[in-house]
Amino acid sequence: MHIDQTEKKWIWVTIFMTVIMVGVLTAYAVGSNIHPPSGFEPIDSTRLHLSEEFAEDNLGYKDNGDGTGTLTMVGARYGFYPSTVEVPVDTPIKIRVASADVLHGLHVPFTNYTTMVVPGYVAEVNTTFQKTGDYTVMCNEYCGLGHDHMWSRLKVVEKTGS
Ligand SMILES: [Cu+2]
Repeated sequence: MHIDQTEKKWIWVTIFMTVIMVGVLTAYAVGSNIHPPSGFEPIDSTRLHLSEEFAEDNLGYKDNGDGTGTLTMVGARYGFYPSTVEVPVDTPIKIRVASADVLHGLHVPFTNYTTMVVPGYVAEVNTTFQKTGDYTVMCNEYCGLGHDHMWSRLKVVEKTGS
């Protein structure tokens, strides 16, 4: 098979560029300690209300008693539940979210609290809110006709009792 000299040259240029790009991405990911979430936790989205953790009465913020907290939420067309949540400022919080139906995205502007909520899995984010105030929790994955109205409130308040 005959390959033209110019074509051969450009094949090598392409291979060289690919190696450089993969190298840069790998170095950046390793250097910045970026990695995909470790482990995954399956959950039956159709039976969330029967699970202990994601039952309606158990949603919301809980103090773990060791200076940290856990926030449990459910995303369902078209809202996040509970619709208003209060969490303390400067406290490491583990946020656990499950979807009751389709794919949702959970995003709080001006914080690092953002995650995809894939039905069938528990999404977990660890964060510490640095500033008090009212934040909007919104869905950033198109999930249906009511997607535009899918949001809830997050109030970051001063710590109490410590
Ligand atoms: Cu949505």
